[in-house]
Amino acid sequence: MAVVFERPKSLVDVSTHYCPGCTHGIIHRILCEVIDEMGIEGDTIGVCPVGCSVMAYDYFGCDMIEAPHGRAPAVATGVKRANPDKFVFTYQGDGDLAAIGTAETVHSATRGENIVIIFVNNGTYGMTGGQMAPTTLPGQVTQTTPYGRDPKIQGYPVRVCEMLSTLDGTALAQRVSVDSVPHIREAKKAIRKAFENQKEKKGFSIVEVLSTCPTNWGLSPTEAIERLRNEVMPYYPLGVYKDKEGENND
Ligand SMILES: Cc1ncc(C[n+]2csc(CCOP(=O)(O)OP(=O)(O)O)c2C)c(N)n1
Repeated sequence: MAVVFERPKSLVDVSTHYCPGCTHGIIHRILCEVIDEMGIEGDTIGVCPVGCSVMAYDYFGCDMIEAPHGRAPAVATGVKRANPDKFVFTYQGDGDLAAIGTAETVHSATRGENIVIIFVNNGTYGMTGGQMAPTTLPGQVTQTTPYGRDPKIQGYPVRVCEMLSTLDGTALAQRVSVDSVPHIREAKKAIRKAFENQKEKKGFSIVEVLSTCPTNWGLSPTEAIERLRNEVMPYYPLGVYKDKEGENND
């Protein structure tokens, strides 16, 4: 019988703790497919954040390190500089990467650190119960913006890829989504490109993945995908914001 579906070898065969409809599972899977296809599981070191993916070290078969909240790019910097032949990635949420960890994110990009950042943007602090994140949309109701985010009071959302694309150290800044099969394929290609960039020593590569949080958005998994497509993606356009082709930071 033909095998049409297999769990990637670098994705550990356990149940995850994620909520029904959460897109972390899809992102874990495509990341592991890339690791398998490049044959680099034994040479890859991931850095976990604080947030819903805090226990991703239980799911990825490669070596994993746990970073304090927001500090994953700083930890990854040290790991990569000490082990230049290893592939090093971080896996971070929007609270982790764009609030408490803004400095680490921006400055690892300015330094052109040769690391991969997988940035899972679900527009909320998922793990702690759905507070406003830097990427929460204007008008979005959260635990800490019960009348909807008001830019006059809480400021405007951060567009991370656009911001980082202005920095010379950034090799790749691409925003993708996991709302549909074609977009999931595109997301996987972007992750592959980020890892290839690291192999070619091109510097800092970030792939922002627009994702859902059905539990904290108060929606069913299907409604959450529709909101992602109809409200989130128009505010955060998909695309390649920076692609430093052909340059080598070595
Ligand atoms: C130093 C520190 N400050 C605050 C917290 C509480 N905390 C845990 S997870 C989290 C937010 C995570 O949100 P995000 O990065 O968006 O990830 P998600 O849970 O949505 O995947 C916060 C504020 C903490 N653990 N450590």
